[in-house]
Amino acid sequence: MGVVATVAELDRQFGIPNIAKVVEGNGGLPKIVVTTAAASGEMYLHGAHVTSWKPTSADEVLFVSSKSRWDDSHAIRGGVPICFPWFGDKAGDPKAPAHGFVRAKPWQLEPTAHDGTAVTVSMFTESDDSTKKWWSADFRLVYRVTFGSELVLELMLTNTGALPLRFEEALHTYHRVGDVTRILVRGLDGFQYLDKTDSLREKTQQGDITINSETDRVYLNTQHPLELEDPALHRRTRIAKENSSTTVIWNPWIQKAAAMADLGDGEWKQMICIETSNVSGLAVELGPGQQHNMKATIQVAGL
Ligand code: TA6
Repeated sequence: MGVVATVAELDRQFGIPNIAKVVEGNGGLPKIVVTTAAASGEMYLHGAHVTSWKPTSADEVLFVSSKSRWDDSHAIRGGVPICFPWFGDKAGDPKAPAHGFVRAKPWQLEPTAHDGTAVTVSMFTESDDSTKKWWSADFRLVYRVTFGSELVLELMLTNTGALPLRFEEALHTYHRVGDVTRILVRGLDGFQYLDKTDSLREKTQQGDITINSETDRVYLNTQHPLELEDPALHRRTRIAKENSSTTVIWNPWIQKAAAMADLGDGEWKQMICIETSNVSGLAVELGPGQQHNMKATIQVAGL
């Protein structure tokens, strides 16, 4: 069945007339487009990748690179990539894909729900020959995204095997900002972090976070909400979370950005990644049959 037919078939099965529609997106990759009174949004089946959320009262909240690749072997640059079952490079396996394998994998849709204001899109992926190449565990990963006046991201892992498993996970959210050199991230004052730009040296955050050089940090033991203050866009974004013990903050700054083929010139200034996660020493152990749910809730308001 050709792509076109597949998209039509997916829309027949999972679309909701005038609310949620499966269409062909960039690179011919299927996506679901949500439009309600409360918000609009987009999500690709490729990597179960949210690429847009725009509450009716605000401008686009997520950053997507103008140079992103749109094919089934690369991750989309921007939006919300899902890192799983490892974060960054896989320990002891330099050939393994960075940030795991689900962000460049086709996911499958589950029924779409509409409660009159918000729309919940669900997708899943499971262990198969392609995953076993890199990771022996048996698993089912379900991702529920609710597009409404707030954006709710729920990543639910079930260990479907007979052995315990250990995994890392991150919702690698690219927030669109007016000027990254003027933003503040509030809520991590006094927390320990691992500095990936300084051989993972452990440091203590002093005050709010500002960005004035390459920043790549894993904040430890963080469970509470954070705030992103963006004076250029006159916007405050609140990120709350559940079952997540780490927060990654990333901006490549000038030099790293220039070396990234899939990031447009100067676009490093329009993004900041604030990642709800369980990584590094706070990876999660899961027994056979057990489930783990990580949740992030994003809200925006004027400054
Ligand atoms: O989340 C921060 C980080 O791990 C950085 O080290 C940087 O590599 C970034 O992710 C992007 O990774 P990617 O594999 O998408 O190029």
